[in-house]
Amino acid sequence: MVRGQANPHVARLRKHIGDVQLTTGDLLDQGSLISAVERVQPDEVYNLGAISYVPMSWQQAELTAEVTGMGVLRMLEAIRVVSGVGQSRTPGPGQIRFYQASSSEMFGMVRETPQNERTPFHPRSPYGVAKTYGHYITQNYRESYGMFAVSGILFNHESPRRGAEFVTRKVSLGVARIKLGLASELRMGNLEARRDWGFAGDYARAMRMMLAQDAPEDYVIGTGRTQSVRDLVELAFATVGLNWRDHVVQDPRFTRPAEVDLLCADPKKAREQLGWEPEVGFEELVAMMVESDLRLLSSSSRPEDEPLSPDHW
Ligand code: G4F
Repeated sequence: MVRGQANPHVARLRKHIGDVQLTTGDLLDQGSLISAVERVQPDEVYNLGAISYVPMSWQQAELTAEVTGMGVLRMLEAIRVVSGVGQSRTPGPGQIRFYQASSSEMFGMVRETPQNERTPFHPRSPYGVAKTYGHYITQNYRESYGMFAVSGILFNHESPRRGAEFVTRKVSLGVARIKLGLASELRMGNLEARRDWGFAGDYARAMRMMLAQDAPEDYVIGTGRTQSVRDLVELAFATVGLNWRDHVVQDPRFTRPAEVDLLCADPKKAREQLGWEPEVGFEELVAMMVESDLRLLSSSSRPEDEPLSPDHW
């Protein structure tokens, strides 16, 4: 689903999606979602739509609440209304299955490590708060109406297609620029924060597995390993034979009003019930991203979707 008139992302998307058809709709517009569900008559709906860059959620807190939080309610309502489900009518066997992209940011200031499906939430940003609403409203529609609605609590998942504002891609692009002589330094925020980073392809596989189960349940998806931003930076520079200490500059512009210090998944339930295992490890992921950005920045014909310069983030 795409929104807006002449959305500039569509041309870029086309390169990746083959003959997948796009339809219009907007998470801010209930009617447009009802129309989209009516038009497409989907078997499954995956709601990955969000304002997903955490620092932006402090700058646009209300919009984040509307898109990332209320957008989930609107999508559930669209499915409920089109399916004719209500207090007096429960869904039939061929009902639309709904996946909500929930986030490890909901754990925020973590109460225990590693985090599992029963770990209490303590979100630390307007983004985390909005995602927590999305998680609970998904559970509530499952419990209220018997809908097949699932919340996947995904830890950070990355790939060469990651936006340049997120830390892994910022680092892989920065390393590639420095290696190619296009830049000399990389300005970073908090190097001590720890994340459980995995490969997005593995996580997309998990989403599909969740909707293929007999019963709707929520799952934590992550690798169970945690690394610091410092580890990430050190590894990425080492991949191209450089020492990060010669290039990385800490810049307070990139620190956050409230930080999530440590995330580490306990993916036991996903492993046991879904049979899900991540196939790409952290070292392979970082090498994949750095090599991809070296190729991207070395090619003479730069794509029109060249990532933003690091000054932006
Ligand atoms: O890559 P990040 O911006 O991702 P963050 O905030 O963990 O959120 C991502 O993962 C969530 C799942 O856990 C998603 F829900 C969310 O939508 C998004 O995809 O930052 C990772 C860490 C943070 O602790 C940040 O403070 O890296 C630290 N960091 C240090 N220097 C930096 C920088 N992050 C960015 N973006 N830029 C820096 O210069």
